[in-house]
Amino acid sequence: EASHNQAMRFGELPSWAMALSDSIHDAVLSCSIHVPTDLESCNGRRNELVSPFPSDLLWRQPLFDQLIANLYHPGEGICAHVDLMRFEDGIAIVSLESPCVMHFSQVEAEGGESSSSSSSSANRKKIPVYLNPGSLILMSGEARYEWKHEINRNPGVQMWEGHELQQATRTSITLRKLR
Ligand code: AKG
Repeated sequence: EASHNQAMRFGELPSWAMALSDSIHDAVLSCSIHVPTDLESCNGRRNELVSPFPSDLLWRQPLFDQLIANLYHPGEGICAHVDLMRFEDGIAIVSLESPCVMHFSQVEAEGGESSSSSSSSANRKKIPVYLNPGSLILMSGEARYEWKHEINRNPGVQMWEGHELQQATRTSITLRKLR
């Protein structure tokens, strides 16, 4: 319905989301690479798996058991946040339909810094990440717990390489695992 912009599912995921979860698993495996831990003596004796998702998370069962589908009209986005602690580490977001820029900003230290500090939250650096339709965002560890993510689609804000992005309706699918 036009008035609905969010749907959630907890527990067993619908078959299309299970298929998506399997695709994410396969995509992570296919871009994981083995590198020697000691590049000086790279005789293949000690290899380390470098993966965008830690392997203990990748092989957990189920990989995800909670999903949110968000629908955003042009101009709509999501405020800076860290996902709730009721969700385990290891979060995946699939971004669909409209290109956009997601910004990451570091969480303030406990106790905060004075607002006059040059590194106050207002001055804190935001890291932009461009998302094509079909982009997959994987957040684990520091990225999941110590960085907030947000999408500001106000007119004039969604800039990439000097050009304003043409906004359309955007859908995202967020997959997480309950604690
Ligand atoms: C959330 O639902 O918590 C999100 O961060 C969604 C982000 C997105 O729409 O890409």
